[in-house]
Amino acid sequence: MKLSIIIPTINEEKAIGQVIKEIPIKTLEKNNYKTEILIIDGASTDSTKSIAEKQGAKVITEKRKGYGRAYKTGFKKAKGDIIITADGDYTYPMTAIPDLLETLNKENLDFITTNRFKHRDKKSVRTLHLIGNHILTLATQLLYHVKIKDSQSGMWIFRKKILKNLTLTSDGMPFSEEIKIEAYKKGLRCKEIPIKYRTRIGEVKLDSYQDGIKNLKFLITKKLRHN
Ligand SMILES: Nc1nc2c(ncn2[C@@H]2O[C@H](COP(=O)(O)OP(=O)(O)OP(=O)(O)O)[C@@H](O)[C@H]2O)c(=O)[nH]1
Ligand SMILES: [Mg+2]
Repeated sequence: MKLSIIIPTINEEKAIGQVIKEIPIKTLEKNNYKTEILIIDGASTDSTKSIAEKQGAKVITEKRKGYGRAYKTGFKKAKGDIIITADGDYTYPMTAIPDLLETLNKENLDFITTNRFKHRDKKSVRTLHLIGNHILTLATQLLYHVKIKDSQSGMWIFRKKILKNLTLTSDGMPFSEEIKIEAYKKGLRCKEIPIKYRTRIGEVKLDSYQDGIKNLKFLITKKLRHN
């Protein structure tokens, strides 16, 4: 089986090397997975791209802004039967990938999303970000009846073939909740699994308040459009 690990980046030079190094390529090979690592870079001005290339990743530049935009470009380029996503800031545990794949296959799932809140480092999520996260997760549950505990997690493991069934409209941060809503609402076999979550390496780029409001607006607009 082929795996595509997709990581969007903007100026993540302090973390990206460690993120790629942590991917357990040898264990995956032993389990018969051939892995490609795609870095979808939003025109970083630091050494993110050269570090990633040196570590064996394929770097694709996507100058159009946005986290969702980067993923849409990455999904088009991915050759894997299974796609795995993560941030380029060393927050998500790449070591968990073999176990997550085992669950996907053993339980015959289509889409796994992860929950960062059960086993996270104390300082990994800033207070404002944490409050925003809970509000957005509650809005997702109330508006869409999707019973997940972490609507903003950026680590997903899914079969590429499901993408043709998903309507993914967001180019920004709301893409994260949109892909989960779409997977759950389209009746796919989905599961949320707790993972370890670490404190970010490198500068924070999110504006918790502004991005939170934009996400909430997105959830409401998508719901209204749907109705
Ligand atoms: N290509 C691309 N990557 C982006 C863009 N915005 C964010 N990223 C990357 O997407 C990932 C998620 O962004 P983060 O800034 O970590 O967002 P977050 O995880 O909600 O916030 P933190 O708690 O600060 O980590 C990171 O690897 C970013 O470098 C973008 O517009 N284009
Ligand atoms: Mg992050």
